[in-house]
Amino acid sequence: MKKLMTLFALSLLAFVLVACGGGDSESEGQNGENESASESEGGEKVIRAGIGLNSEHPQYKGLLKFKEIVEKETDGAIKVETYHSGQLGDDRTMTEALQLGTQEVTIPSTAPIANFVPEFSVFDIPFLFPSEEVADKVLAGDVAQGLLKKLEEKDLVGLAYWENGFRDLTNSVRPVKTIEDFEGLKIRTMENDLHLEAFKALGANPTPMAFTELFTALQQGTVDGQENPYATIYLEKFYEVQDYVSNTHHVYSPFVFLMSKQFYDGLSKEQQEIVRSAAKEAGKHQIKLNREANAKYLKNLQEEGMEYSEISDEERQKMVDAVQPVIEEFKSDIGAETVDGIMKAVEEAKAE
Ligand code: TK8
Repeated sequence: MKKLMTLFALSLLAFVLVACGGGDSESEGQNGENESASESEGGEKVIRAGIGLNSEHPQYKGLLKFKEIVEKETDGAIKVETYHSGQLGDDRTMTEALQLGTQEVTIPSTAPIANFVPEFSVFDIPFLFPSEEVADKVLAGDVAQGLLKKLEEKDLVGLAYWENGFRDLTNSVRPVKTIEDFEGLKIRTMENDLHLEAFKALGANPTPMAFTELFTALQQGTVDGQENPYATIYLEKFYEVQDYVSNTHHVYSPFVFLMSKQFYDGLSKEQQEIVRSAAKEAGKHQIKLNREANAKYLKNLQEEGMEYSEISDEERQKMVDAVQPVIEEFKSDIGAETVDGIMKAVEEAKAE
């Protein structure tokens, strides 16, 4: 009996030790090693970089380019672990993780960033940018670059603007060709009040929702539709749960390459320069791939059975007119100086 009790106690001890070892809260490196928070056993610094889009998307290809540059330029002194498809959470959760120092990089759209720095809502002004060329010039300008600086007050470092792109509407109720067609559509929007009010002004019934919940919400009919660039609509397979697509092009969404300020401040001056230039270089690569993707995937969406509706200039003007009161309403929330500054930069870029 005594032997049996000893055997039982030893087995129980072994079980407890294994259970504790398996519940290690440290992140798993891509090669399966356990990495401690932003510092590995070998003393390398570790960047845990997470995005919401899947590994097919140009945003992830851009992240892999960032990884390649940083690991090469630092001779492996900084390692980059890449995560996609919301593996580390939704945009807001990952941004908060950067503030806490439990994650080092994420690349959300500017819309959710507005919950941390309200001025970023300026990029959610509908129909602000008439083209990618104007967007490039404005985002490289003083006002947009100055907004990146503001992120530091929120324990975030904005290293570069990347591109999500012009957003287009999909839904499963009806073709949307006119402003009247928006009437009553339950549209998921990003978690941004300006987006929400703009879709109400168009006659829709909008619901803010994290991107990680969107496909299921479309599949279950919780919402009728959503709006994203064609690359996202195609690569996230929204054509499986959406019947109609329209070229509303109602907002141009930048991404911002965000780094935890806690982590950034812990880097040497040389390493800070490396991650900053890598984010910019990888951004150029991502934007090139993104434009190629957005240019070609509308055709793929039609081949997958989606019905495409072209929005005429006349109908688009009606939409521009309908959202003007919302822009006026939000001008003070965003900051008149920022709105006027970006609007001026748009006019100057158009005139070049
Ligand atoms: C992905 C999102 C997405 C955005 C949205 O994490 O939420 O619809 O356009 O790209 O950031």
